[in-house]
Amino acid sequence: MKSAIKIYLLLCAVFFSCNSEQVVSLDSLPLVPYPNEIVNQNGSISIASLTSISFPKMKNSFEAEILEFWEKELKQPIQLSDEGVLSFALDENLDATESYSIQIGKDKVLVAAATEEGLYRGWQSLQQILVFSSSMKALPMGQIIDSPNYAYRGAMLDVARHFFTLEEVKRYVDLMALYKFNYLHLHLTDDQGWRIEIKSWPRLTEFSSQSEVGGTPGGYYTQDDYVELVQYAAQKFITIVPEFDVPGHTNAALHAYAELNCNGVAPEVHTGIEVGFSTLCVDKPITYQFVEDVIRELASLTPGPYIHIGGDETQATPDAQFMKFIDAVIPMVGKYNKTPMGWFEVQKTNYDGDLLSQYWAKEADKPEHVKKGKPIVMSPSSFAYLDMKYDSLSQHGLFWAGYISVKKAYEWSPRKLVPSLAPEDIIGMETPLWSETISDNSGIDYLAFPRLIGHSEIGWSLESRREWASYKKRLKQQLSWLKDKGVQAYESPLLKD
Ligand code: TNX
Repeated sequence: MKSAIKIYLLLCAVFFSCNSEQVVSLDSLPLVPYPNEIVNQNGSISIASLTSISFPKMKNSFEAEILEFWEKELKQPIQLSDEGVLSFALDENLDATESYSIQIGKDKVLVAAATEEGLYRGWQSLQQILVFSSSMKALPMGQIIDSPNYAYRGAMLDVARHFFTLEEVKRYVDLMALYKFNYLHLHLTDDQGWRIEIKSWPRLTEFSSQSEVGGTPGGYYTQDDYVELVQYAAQKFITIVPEFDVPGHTNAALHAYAELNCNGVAPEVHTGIEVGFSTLCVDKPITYQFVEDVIRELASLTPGPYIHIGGDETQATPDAQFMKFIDAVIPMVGKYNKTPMGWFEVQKTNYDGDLLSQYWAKEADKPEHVKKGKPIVMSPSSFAYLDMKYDSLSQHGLFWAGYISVKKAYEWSPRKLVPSLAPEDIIGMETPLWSETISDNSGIDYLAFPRLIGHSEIGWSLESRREWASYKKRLKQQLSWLKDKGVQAYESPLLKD
């Protein structure tokens, strides 16, 4: 008898599906970003029983992504069907944003949302549930009801200081999508290089795309490359925000076109990392022709709502000149049916139309010119900048905004961090990765992971759900999943115990 029990227990340990007790509850899975509401139920459904799947008719189908997950990660077959054991369903009665619900029942799993985007966010949660339940071979029964805390949840990649190939950027998009980000801001131009083909100004890429920080070879995206990326990201419900930074950060443009300089002389290529020394010539009409042409071409390639015109660190442009410039340039974006976005210095403008500004100062700064009633995306440099070192031992990164440990990056609130800003103006957050000190995937991985994961939870999850001790436990498991995917994250001593 005793040995029969032993054999039973052994079999249970091996197969883990003899009864539901071995299956941990839904709310104890290490989900990131953590959902708003999880209701546990007793019981489980075996992963092996998920053999059929149904989808609604969708404009932007992500069926292929799910089928690939079944094939490559679960390594089991699944059939498309009209009434799948797993079904994705559009339900107009649900909240019409990115909200979704998941119901895991005894013999069915249902993901529902009002929009395709909501279904996709729900799929990301379900994917994590499958990954973190796979050793139990069964999913715990229960329900998730979830929606984002902020409408704008972005990451920025600086492809100007060092160039990143289309494949490298797509990989970043893949990783962002796992964590429900919805905007990728590309910093496409800076002193060191111009990275996007502009057909009406061909010398930009002919003369100024091959340089980068440190003198290594750069590169650029053709307009076809850019469109390919926009479409790739759209499949994952990520909108590209293109930035061309003016009037400062323009040495690459000034190098390519001498006529954009006040003295008519093109400067040398810049491969250092100093900032604030370059400016377009504000008093020349050709400057506005140039800026409008770039806006027009970028707008025609960009289905998303925003064109980012930079506007930061304009020490080389005297204040009155800066005002003249941005007052002229910001309305040009609206002319091409896009909303202007800029670093928060652009709020100095007299323009009163739609304008989204991005706050990058340290939390202690009190920007006088930031007007109430205008939307803001929070990227406070001392919490959100992925290019700051973790600590004094970091292999990559800068230090001017201070060290940002994995814990510090996680523990801040976009709405509360800067008391002088009105919480209702804050529509989201963005986590910028400047690339002065990195040039490839391993550099991206080191600086972005794990901090980008914590930022995803800041953007998505309710503040009342965020807590370092719980996050830390979940993060460790997320990192082992990412390691299997080849992500070489920074190994923080804070995650050792
Ligand atoms: C500040 S803050 C910048 C970038 C640099 C970055 C390096 C802001 C909008 N601009 O030009 O790359 O610091 O950390």
